[in-house]
Amino acid sequence: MNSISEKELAAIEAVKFIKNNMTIGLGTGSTAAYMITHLGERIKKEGLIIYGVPTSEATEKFALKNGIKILSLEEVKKIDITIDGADEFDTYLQLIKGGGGALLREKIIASNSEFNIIIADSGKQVSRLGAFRLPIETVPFATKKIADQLHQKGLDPILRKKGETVFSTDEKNYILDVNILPFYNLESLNQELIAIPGIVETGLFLTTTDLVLMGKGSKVIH
Ligand code: ABF
Repeated sequence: MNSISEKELAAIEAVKFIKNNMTIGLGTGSTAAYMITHLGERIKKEGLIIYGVPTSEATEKFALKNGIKILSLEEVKKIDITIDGADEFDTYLQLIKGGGGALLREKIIASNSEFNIIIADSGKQVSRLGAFRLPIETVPFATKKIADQLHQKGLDPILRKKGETVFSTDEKNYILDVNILPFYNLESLNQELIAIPGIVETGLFLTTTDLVLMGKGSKVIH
């Protein structure tokens, strides 16, 4: 019997929240891809009209294939629901995102959404954020200097690469992945990072999430 993965269970549960004519923020990553696939099936079966605002170029292509009408952020008055994945989440619904490199657009879309749902498998749940290194998006012009500053702060920055080449985001920025484990106050750490000129955004999503749907075994826990 083929058991459905925890990611797919969470994705199927999230699709239930979507109604005809809604505008949906479309997340990045494999869990969000399951959501888009199942949403595509509903669109086909029920003849729904669904508008999607993608968080990455890859997501846009995949959403088009699934019959979702793509709108750009400036074309929409508001996004009804955004459904996205995460790299880690804690009991306060605080997240680390950006493992896929789309954290800037993901945070922009989340901040323009009425309701934010995170879908994840149980392996993403942590008691304290930080086992996953925090992605920080930086302007290439300043990346080296920022890395030196973050090193001074004990954050142990690593420039993200794809093979031998430096990874660049959809906005053509770079990513420094840092270790935040000794830091307790995530809010003040985030403020401190955002205050550094050349840091565009961090993967700390501390206040954006309304609901986490976590696949666990054969169930989905809200
Ligand atoms: C996006 O997808 C990113 O914020 C996050 O890094 C990644 C999670 O990928 P997956 O769902 O494949 O684990 O949400």
